[in-house]
Amino acid sequence: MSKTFYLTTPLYYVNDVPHVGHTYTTVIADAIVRYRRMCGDDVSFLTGTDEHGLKIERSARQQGIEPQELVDTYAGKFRSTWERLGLNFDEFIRTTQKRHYRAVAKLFRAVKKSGSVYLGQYQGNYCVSCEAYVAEGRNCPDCGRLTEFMTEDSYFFKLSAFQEKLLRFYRDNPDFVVPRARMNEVVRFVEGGLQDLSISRTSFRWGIPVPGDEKHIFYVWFDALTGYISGMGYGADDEKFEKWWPVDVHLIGKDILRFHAVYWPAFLMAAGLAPPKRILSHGWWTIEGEKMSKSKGNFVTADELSNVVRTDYFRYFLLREIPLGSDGNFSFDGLRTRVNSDLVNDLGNLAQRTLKMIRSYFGGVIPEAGESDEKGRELRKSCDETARLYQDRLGDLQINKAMEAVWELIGRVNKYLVVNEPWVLAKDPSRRTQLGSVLYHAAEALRVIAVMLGPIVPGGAAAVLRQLGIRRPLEDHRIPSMEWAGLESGSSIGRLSHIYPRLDKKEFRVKVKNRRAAGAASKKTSAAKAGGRDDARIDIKEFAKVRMQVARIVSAESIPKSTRLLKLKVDLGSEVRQVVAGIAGQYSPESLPGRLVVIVTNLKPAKLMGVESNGMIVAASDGGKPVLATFTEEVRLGSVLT
Ligand code: ME8
Repeated sequence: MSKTFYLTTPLYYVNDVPHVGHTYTTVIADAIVRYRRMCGDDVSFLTGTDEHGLKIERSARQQGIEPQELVDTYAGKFRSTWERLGLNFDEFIRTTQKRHYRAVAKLFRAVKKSGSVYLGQYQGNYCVSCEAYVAEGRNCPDCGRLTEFMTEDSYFFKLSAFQEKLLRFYRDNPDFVVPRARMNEVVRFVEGGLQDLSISRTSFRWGIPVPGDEKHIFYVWFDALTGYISGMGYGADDEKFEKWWPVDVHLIGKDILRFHAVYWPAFLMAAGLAPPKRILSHGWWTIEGEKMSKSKGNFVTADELSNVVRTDYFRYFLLREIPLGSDGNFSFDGLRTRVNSDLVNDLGNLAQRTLKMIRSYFGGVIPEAGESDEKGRELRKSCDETARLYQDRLGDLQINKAMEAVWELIGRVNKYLVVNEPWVLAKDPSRRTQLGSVLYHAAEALRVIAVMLGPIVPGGAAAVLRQLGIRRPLEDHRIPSMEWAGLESGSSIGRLSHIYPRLDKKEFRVKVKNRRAAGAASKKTSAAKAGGRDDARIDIKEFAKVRMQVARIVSAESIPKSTRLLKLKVDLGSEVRQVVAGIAGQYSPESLPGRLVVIVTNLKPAKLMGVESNGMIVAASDGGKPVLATFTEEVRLGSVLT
């Protein structure tokens, strides 16, 4: 019976389209999974989307749509992007699916039954963007944004009771987290003591209600992590769950290690379920040397990437450029250079010249292998050793090291041809057997290389096999049983063509520029379609409908139970009005009286947290943070903005 192998990517947030970081994780997952399939394992690859939480709820409200509509759109984008890029997942779990709701409720009940849950009160600074409370300070240590102070009833998970159990588990499984340095980080964190963990919220509605106490919504991490089991039958199909759990590898970025290596195993232990076998934590890409961000304009989407180069090219670059676990810098120039040197020159040329010589000297028929001479035996030995090394390294999840080994072999085969000079042998009819043997050895090594590259660059690997005349599809080749002399003498090679076209520096730069500009334009159009502001032009009459007037803030006070809202009295010259503004995170009530502000005065009155608001204060949204509009010159109160 074949071995099962279950691997997951994180469930991506649906607040934006997939970008190069998400693509990196999913490409690594796809490569590992393809490798396991080519080892004959029974594989399941789960990816999906994390769709609940305050951030989604707010983002939907800002766009004037229901959260469900927003998450449907983005989850669809993730799914279709991975499909288009040939990233072959087996399961796509969405945290808004019914099967997921059932699983979360079941896990909670199991955890509660074990006595690991109690009702308490949570207070702290919460980062809306990262969906996490912040241990210290006003700013989020991860994204740097200003946090919001929150107090709420909350169910707590007794994480503190799991310190010893977790440490024992790490001791018994020293390779639980790869790379080792990150395992050490986790151990140090747990040794430092664990605080109980708030796992429910009452401050937002967009999420899964806690069974039996529905005003509580599950904290997004308790919800999202459960996706790894809800997608595999937990709570619905015991046989399926038994088959796949525990997961072989959770593949994640280093940013979410603690959730996976500490909280998740503890939840599972409490519920009487096995913890994951391994967590592979990879590094982060910066773009052109900087953290990727929309405001910096260095945000590279998966669509842009795949519009600019073929899938093999960016797969190769992402997998080869940095060792798993390290950070790296993404640049289109770096991608072009790597592709040209490794795929086009090293691999492409080896395939091209070997196959061309077989076509020219042997009419396209694979020659006899003959007796291997010293150099031939060495090459054969190199192939066997590389195949072993490659399997050891991939088994150990070191993709980039496995690729290095293959490229060393490519170098050796190229050298083998240079040293044996088949083009010289071809001139001497008495050395035809030797010529045939040299070309057989090179072509056979090429076959072994192509099979090993199958999980990494499947497009090119399949093309090499086809051109060698091998009809068996790439996926049907079995890496562990790959033996020398798999290539059949006397068989015909296929039709030859370039495996990989070169990326011309100038042309490529223009293409990148144009594609990125096209991407930016289409983003604007869709923003406009979605009711966004960027390109949705209005005429002056429409603008004139909005009445904005100058006012001075007379007083400001907090609104009980709200961390975001302030009640303001503003003087418009002819009247004093009350408005409610969502600026408490950025402005203290004491700092506001006396300020000149802009008020939209012809809005219908509305109630916010039970307090009437008769107008709206105008502020810029700087990355979600409100900044009040004001005047630097004297201006009469009540003046209308035109
Ligand atoms: O964290 N470089 O979702 P997310 C490399 N929903 N990888 C990157 C990256 C970068 N610059 N940016 C993102 C979440 N990633 C949660 C997960 S799991 C139950 C819940 C990758 O959409 C990396 O794998 O923010 C990271 O862990 C993941 O995207 C975060 O995706």
